[in-house]
Amino acid sequence: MTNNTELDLNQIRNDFPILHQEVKGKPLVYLDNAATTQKPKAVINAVSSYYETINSNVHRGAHTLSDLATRDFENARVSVQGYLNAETPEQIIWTRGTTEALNLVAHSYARAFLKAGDEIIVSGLEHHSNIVPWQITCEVTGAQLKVIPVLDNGELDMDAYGNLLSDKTKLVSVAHVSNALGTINPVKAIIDQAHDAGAVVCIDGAQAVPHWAIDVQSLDCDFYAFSGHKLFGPTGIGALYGKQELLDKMIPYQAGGEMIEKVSFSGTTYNQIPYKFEAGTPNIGGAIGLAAAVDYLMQLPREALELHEQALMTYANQKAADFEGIRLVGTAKEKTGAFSFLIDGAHPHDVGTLLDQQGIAVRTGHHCAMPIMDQFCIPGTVRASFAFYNTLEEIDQLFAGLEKAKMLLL
Ligand code: 7TS
Repeated sequence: MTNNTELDLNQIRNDFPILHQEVKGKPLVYLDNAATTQKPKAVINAVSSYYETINSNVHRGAHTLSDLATRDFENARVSVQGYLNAETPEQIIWTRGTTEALNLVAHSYARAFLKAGDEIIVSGLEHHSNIVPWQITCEVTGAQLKVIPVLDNGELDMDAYGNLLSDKTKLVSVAHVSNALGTINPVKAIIDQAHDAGAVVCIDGAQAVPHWAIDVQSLDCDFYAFSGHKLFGPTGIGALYGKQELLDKMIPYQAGGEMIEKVSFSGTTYNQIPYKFEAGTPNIGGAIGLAAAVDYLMQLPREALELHEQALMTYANQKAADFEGIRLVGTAKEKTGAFSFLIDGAHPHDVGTLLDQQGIAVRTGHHCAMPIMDQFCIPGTVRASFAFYNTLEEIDQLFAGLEKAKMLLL
């Protein structure tokens, strides 16, 4: 099967050195992009160039290198602002990733402003990072957690969502895209309905950002969280977008250097956003690497790549339709990235191990989304997850690998 788009995927794949290697004596087929994406040379070079030429601490302005590091670090914030179409760079807060961004909202907004009797809504298909911070918030504040049910095909039950909303709802936090099932959630409708009920909305964008540029202003979300490493950038860096009026009134997340305006034993005052939430020396090289990822993405033909990714999903579905003994987990109409399945009679881990022996990297298990696995009464799935640099040939290889695994296991 050849690639039928006009894209020069070979050229794009050449930007990613890691893809050109053998694993277990076979050409690597990397289909674990929902766990982490690979990094283009532009990102690797930006990080190493930062350490080779201007490594210094930021915002301490005493010397030239520190000024240069500060400039690139703050320019990186502007790049991310552009990718999310945020109103101002100050609304981009650096975090370690999605998990920390969601914990920041839970700590600095929800714990500070919610009280007993209030309600938080999440969905049944969330990653644990978008469940546990809210459970802790509920324990601390006495608020209650409500869960949007998930239909058998992996779509959210939007009628049930409408019924859950009330004047008690203070916060709704849902994934833009499910990491376990690939479902693209109707976040615009979720946000609008939550706002009608007077609630604030936080979107976990971890699995959406690699597939298209986000527009937080047209979504009108109150918070948007994502991880750099799933956006072709380094690990250990991510960001939280927030609406300014909310960020301004929120309490600091961690305390220490950088987040203060003035410290004295008679009273300490806090810095402005975003620094109020950025205690301690930040991940400067990571932020610069993430900006390089964003800049790299912006010069790619994103629309054509999005179509290509849709073609990968369609092709995987077609191959599955002809494959005996496969059960797809998550068959929502709108999907991207994750293609989850089970092979009848085989444990997902065994399938994963046999694929690995053929150089094919997938993830197996519950994907940190145990509630949705429980709902489907399964311990986990095999998950192939696609990025724009994957090819139709690699999907052929996945299914050839599955045939082999089936022969060995059954
Ligand atoms: N939210 C979603 C939807 C995710 O997919 C993940 C990571 C997170 C939050 C947490 O992101 P982190 O960067 O802070 O760890 N998901 C996965 C995955 O599906 N496989 O490995 C990590």
